[in-house]
Amino acid sequence: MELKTIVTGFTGTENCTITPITNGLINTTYLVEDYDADEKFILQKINTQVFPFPEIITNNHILINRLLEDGNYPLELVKPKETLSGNFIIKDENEESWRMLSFIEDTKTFFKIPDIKTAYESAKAVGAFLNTVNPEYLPYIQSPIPDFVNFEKRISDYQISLQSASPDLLDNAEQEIEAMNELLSLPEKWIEMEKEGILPKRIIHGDPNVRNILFDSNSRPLAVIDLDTVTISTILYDFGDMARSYTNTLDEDNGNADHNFNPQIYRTVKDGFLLSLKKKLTFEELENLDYAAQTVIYIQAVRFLTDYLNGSTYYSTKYAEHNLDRTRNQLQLLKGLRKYLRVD
Ligand code: GN1
Repeated sequence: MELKTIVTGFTGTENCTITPITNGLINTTYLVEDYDADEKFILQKINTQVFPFPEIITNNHILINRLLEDGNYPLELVKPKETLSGNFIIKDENEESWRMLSFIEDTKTFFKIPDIKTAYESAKAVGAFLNTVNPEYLPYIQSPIPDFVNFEKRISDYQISLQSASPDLLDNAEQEIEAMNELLSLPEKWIEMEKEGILPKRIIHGDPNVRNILFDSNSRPLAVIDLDTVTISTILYDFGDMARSYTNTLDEDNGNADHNFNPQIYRTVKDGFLLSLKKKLTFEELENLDYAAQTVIYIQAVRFLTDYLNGSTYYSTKYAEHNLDRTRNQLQLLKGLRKYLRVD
């Protein structure tokens, strides 16, 4: 099916332009300019290798938007657009799934946090999002990716990849594997806490990295986007992932740096995150923020390395060693954080 035919299924017009946008590592994204309605939209091909049930992510998105609309949420919402026949997904003849989202005008995104103020405002935005979508009860949110926040499974996938990787890849990644194995016990406490039910179940964003915030021209957050990974888990994951993404002074795939962790941003991210959430979080959650940041960075490094050893099939890559550079970048970030926390 041509892209224009898919757009027509949503908008009813072919009078449009369609331009690719490069942002995430998973879905394929286009900007659609509809000249009949004089409106812009986001068109996305959902990566069904990663999200096997696109309907789940649409249902979750609608539910989350409802919670945000009902709450006192200060930011704007991105809304899934219905097709002309009343669905939210179009399946093409290759069984690819497409969805359309509303477009917020005059925004920009960052690949890394530009300064302390933006770090604070962004963490505050994610904190407000999480506070609003977590009222007293948990609505029916389905997991879009099985075992997404199952760290025991992440470690076992890594160990399997060590067994099955080609000698060449194992050779290239020798140093990274060694560094990874030295910290293999780091996620144990997390896994234990989850098993014992010490950490409350909450709605989490699942991917609150800096690329998933839209900013206005003054770099103030306008919207928290990409709700595909919304699931029920521990909120420590979101804190950890935000800390991971915001404190990185380099692009996530720059593996050549000596140090890339910004401690000032780390403190700021904590302050911003806790602004609306502090009263809601339990003692165990508050006690484990520093631990969570380390563990989520570590697991991200594990994920990049596992994908490298598996032949880079999950994350989109531009060159053979791309995932290895990403792994190195995360390991360096973790080193910086652990040095700052004096746990090394
Ligand atoms: C992916 O979709 P995107 O690029 O925002 C990944 C996240 C990782 C991130 C690392 C569904 O996020 O979990 O933290 O890359 N999303 C999925 O950059 O796996």
